[in-house]
This record gives sequence, C-alpha cells and structure tokens, in this order.
Amino acid sequence: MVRDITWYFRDAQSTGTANRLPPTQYGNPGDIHIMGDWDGDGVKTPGVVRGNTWYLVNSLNKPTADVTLSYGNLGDTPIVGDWTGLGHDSPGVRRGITFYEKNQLTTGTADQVIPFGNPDDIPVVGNWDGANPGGNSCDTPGVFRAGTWFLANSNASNATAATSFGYGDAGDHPLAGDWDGNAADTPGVVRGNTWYLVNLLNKPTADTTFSYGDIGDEPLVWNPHGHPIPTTTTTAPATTTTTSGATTTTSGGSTTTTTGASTTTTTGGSTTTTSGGSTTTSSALSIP
Ligand SMILES: [Ca+2]
Ligand SMILES: [Ca+2]
Ligand SMILES: [Ca+2]
Repeated sequence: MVRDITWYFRDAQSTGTANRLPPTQYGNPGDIHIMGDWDGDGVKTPGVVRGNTWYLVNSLNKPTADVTLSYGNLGDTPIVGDWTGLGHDSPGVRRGITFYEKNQLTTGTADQVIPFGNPDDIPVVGNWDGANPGGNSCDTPGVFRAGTWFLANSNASNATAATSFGYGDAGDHPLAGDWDGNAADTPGVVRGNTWYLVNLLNKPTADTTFSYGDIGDEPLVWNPHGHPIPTTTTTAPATTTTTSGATTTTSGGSTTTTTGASTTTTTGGSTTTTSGGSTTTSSALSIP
C-alpha cells in the first residue's frame, strides 16, 4: 500500500506489518499509484501517473523511472493490464465509461477502445477466465458498482459482462488479484484497513481476511514471488493494526441483479483516441 509517497510491501496474506524492504519513497505527492509487471519478469513493481505521464520502475526500491511515457488525458483513471497476453503489463485509462487500452509501453494511442459499465463505476482489471478451460490469457475490463462486480472476458469493442455478482459493499475499495496462484484473478475489497479476498468469482464470503495498513492508506496489489501469485500487497508498518474480529464477513449482500454492465448513456464524453500525443520527456521522477 501507499501512504503519501511511501510504499509499504508485505508478502503475506495475513495480518501484520510491511515485511519486504524498508518503506520506499517513489513519486510526488498527488501522483496516482499503480503496480504492474512492466518488464515481463513476473513481478509487479511500482509506477506513478502524473498528469498524463507515466513513470514506471522495474524494481521495488529504485528511485528513478525505467520507462517514461505519455498516455491518456488529465482526469482519466489509469488502469494496468496485459491486454493481449504478451507477458507484460501495459497502460490503459478509463474515461467516462470507456476503457482505452494500449498494448505497448510507449507513447501513442489506444489499441483497444471498450465502452463498459457506467460512468461512476470503479474500474477493475483482471484475467477473470484465466483458470477456465478455453479461457484466454488476457486481462480484461470489469467494474465495481456499489458492491456488484461486472466482468468481461474480452477486449473487443462490444464486450459485455460475462458474469456479475455481489461482493463487498458500496464504499469498499475493490481490488483484483490471483490470490491463490491458479492463474485466475478474483475479487478483493479493502474496508477500513481490513482486506477481504476471495478465490472464486461468484462466492459471497471471503476466503482470506486480514488487516494491513492504516485507514486511509491506498491499497495496491503486487506479487512478491512472481507467477503464480500466492500473496498480495503491501501494507504499512507503522500501525499495530487491529485485527478486528468484528468484521469477518465481507457480505456481498447486495446481490442486485443488474445485468450487462454497460447499461448507460454517457458516451465517455471525449472521443476515442486516448491521445498520449504529447511526447513530453519529463525528467525522471523527482523524489522529495
Ligand atoms: Ca516485472
Ligand atoms: Ca482472460
Ligand atoms: Ca486465483
């Protein structure tokens, strides 16, 4: 997880403190934080997005970017995925209801443009069908809408939800990851500083629950052991987190029906081309 500009990594799905590396500073205040396997070695490492400039690093504790590129517009929500099964992650953004995916780590325009979900949905990305017979190895769009997940298994422009189900509550922070290392990504939510992870797509109760970080920290997912991914993220040391016995449930309660994610209206305001146009060379990351 990230607190301000400090990244805290934990390599176990259990309550505890950051146990991998000293806390590392990367990026500037106000940056958007992402994790991805930029170099295809199987391990996710940090990146930050500042304006429409992406600063990506291939180590957990390196202060300067290995890859710098421009992609998307100010105000877009950055997303990360291996859209074509190339073996490494690359950028994407969500703008309005549209996912704009780029297949290489270079400045340029979107390779796939996919309207999916409603404008206020939170985008989630994963290889949802990675463990299915006939599943593809691509990461594909999904959205979290107040406790309901809508997931597509395709990056086609007409992709629709292959499945939808309730997991978590409105206000939870949704995550996706391959928590059990079976090649399929499944949901997680962070509520306060409690993480609720599940290993199936349509299962209402958590398989793994633990506390990590402080309330207000930004949860992120990494994979300390490379593929497959047996563990998750980061979390802050600092706090002697309170394993709240209280909330063990991850309700999923809201089994609202709502089919086919893309119900709506709003055609992502601005049109298709996630430009990236500006080839600004922005200097390496300034680390305060
Ligand atoms: Ca990597
Ligand atoms: Ca897939
Ligand atoms: Ca899995």
